Amino acid sequence: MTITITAFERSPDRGRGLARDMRVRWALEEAAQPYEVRLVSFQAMREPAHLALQPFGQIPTYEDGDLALFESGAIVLHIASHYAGLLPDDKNARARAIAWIFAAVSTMEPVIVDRETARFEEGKESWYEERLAHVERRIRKRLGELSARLGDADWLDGQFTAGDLQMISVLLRLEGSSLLEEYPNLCAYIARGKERPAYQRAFEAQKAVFLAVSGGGQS
Ligand SMILES: N[C@@H](CCC(=O)N[C@@H](CS)C(=O)NCC(=O)O)C(=O)O
Repeated sequence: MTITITAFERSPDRGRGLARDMRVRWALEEAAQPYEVRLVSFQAMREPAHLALQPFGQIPTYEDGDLALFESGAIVLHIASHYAGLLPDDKNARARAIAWIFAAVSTMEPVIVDRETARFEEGKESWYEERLAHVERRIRKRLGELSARLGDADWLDGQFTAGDLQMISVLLRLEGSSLLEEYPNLCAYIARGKERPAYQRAFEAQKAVFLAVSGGGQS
């Protein structure tokens, strides 16, 4: 049975590795599981066939035999639970790694995504700069807390886990912003994640989709 995931036919991030199928690709690469990708247009994402898989009309989705899943956190957890390499054997360490997956998607990601939402949807409003200052204050608070917990360690809890994979994927959304530069240990943490061969394979695979639709990156 082949695992099939969905990804943007035309990713708004222009192949920068930010679309959330990247997390799923990365997890599958870490777990050494082959997979196929079904590319979906924005129109197809609103149609019943896709909504049956993803009720919010988004990517990624994950199909394996009679299992269909949505939500990148749940998909990464599923992959990590079924294949070796992404969760520790020790029961308590495993539970803590799962807690970091949740921390990434429910504590870190909302404040980080709020900054993007503000820029796209409210960027032209007269009060945008003031709102942005509040949004960035909330992000700094979370980054400071995460940075304090990580300290000088390589990973959040001993060995690399699916919790790091999900956390780094979320933090990558801030790459290029001055917010991350304030936390050198988080920058180094992200860089360690990106150095992993599995990350690089996933990144190249996702970027290849963008290059194919954009005529080799000329657009
Ligand atoms: N919480 C969901 C978020 C999924 C999500 O926001 N996907 C984006 C792409 S990265 C999307 O499909 N956006 C298009 C849309 O919402 O219309 C997850 O982690 O899977």
